[in-house]
Amino acid sequence: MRELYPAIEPHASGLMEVGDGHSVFWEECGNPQGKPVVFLHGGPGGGASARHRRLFDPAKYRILLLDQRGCGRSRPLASDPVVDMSANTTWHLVADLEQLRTERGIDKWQVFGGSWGSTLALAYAQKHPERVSELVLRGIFTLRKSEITWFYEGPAASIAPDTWAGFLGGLPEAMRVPGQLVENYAKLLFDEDPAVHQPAAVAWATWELGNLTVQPRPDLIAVAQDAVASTAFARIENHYFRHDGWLTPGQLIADAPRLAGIPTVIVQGRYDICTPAVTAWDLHQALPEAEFHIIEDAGHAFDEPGILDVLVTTTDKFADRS
Ligand code: STX
Repeated sequence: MRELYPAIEPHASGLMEVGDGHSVFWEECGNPQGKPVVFLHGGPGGGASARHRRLFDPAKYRILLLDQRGCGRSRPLASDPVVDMSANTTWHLVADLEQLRTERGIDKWQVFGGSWGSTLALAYAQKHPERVSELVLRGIFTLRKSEITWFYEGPAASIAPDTWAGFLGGLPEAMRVPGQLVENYAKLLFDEDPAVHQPAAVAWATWELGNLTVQPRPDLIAVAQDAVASTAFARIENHYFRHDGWLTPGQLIADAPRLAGIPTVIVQGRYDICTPAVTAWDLHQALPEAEFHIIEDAGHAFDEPGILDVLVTTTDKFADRS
């Protein structure tokens, strides 16, 4: 089984002004003359981490990572008491990627995205297919209503009733209305008072990070207890989900044929509770030439052992494509 490459540090980083008062943090690691790849993190609102640098051979790849608007090392944070989300949408993030690509002098890059990162990768690649050399997609999420309903409005409780109780517990009893949970969470998450928005954000993030792996991962549950990071994460996710990601129904599956000719690998865990395999399957039906991997004993997270194995094998395989 392949594992992550050894830890590395960036050789360049910066805050890129993208307009609307937002600055987006980016960093570059690996070989400055190597094959360009951009890593797209999940959530939205999750931020990039030092472990994500290690999915790519640093001798062969020029590795770009960024924290999407409002989270991680980008500014302002969506966790600030008063926040304006109006310039934080899928299409703002797509434009930020184009700005980063051109500012860094990159003509074409590999686009690697897991979970929400796969959503953003599909949106970006369908808008700018000529800029994408390969696509590596893991834990496929396309932000259809059915996908949001599954995980945030009740159905997934059939698999995880214990942790679901914690998600419902983040809302006062009168707001635990099936079909209106995301909407009702918004009222708490966007309250200016940290005593209101922080417990709601921790409950939201604990539900999500508690359902990413087959085996329990106390380290992920611990991350969700960081009230400030979870506020940014939950606010951004909630904002994107209430707006259907500014996508038309089924858009990212319907427009998959625009990706024809881009070598694409889809990696999906069988026991992914957060983004169930049906979405990866639907994408594969729309993109039959893509390489399709179901990992039988894995959940959602990129570092589930079988998933990591295929991801690193894939980036190695693509490293020598010119
Ligand atoms: N959200 C799935 C997703 O992109 C629907 C995601 N869930 N948790 C994460 O990402 C982090 C691991 C980045 C927190």
